[in-house]
Amino acid sequence: MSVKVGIIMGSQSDWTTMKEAAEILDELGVEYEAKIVSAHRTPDRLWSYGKTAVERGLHVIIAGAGGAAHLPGMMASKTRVPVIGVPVQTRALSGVDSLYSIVQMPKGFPVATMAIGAAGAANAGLMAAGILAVSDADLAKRLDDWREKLSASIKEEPEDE
Ligand code: RP5
Repeated sequence: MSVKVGIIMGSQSDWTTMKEAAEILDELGVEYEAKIVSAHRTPDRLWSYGKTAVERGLHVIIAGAGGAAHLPGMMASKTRVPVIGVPVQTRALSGVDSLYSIVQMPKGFPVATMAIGAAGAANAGLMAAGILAVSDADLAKRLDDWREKLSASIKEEPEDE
């Protein structure tokens, strides 16, 4: 069976953040591929990834980029496969630049934009799993269990640290 989740990122330097999505998918037993696809440095790679996404059987694409973060939006304009955008935290502007670049899509080409940085990447993994779980009962059970375990780990009262 083909891989249903594609994790793409603008640079090797984004992997530290995007690994958070990969780790969640690992925990939930969801297969994925991870690729460097830069809107600016490898535009042809972006084009061919978007053009072949449907025929290759991708169901969801997680796209992370920082700064002038055009990758998620350009990918959303090239394929109808749902794109989840992750704004990578930048040094110059703390990722607000990435967030604004990803979240302000024009009507017609949506990107489901997550929070800036590691939490956003982890949530992108969970969002992708949630999308696949709609038509995969086994995965739905694993995701429900994962969520219950997280809830159970939260103490009722705070403690001194
Ligand atoms: C973006 O520029 C990438 O997504 C990355 O977040 C940022 C910096 O890239 P590098 O200069 O570290 O390769 O395209």
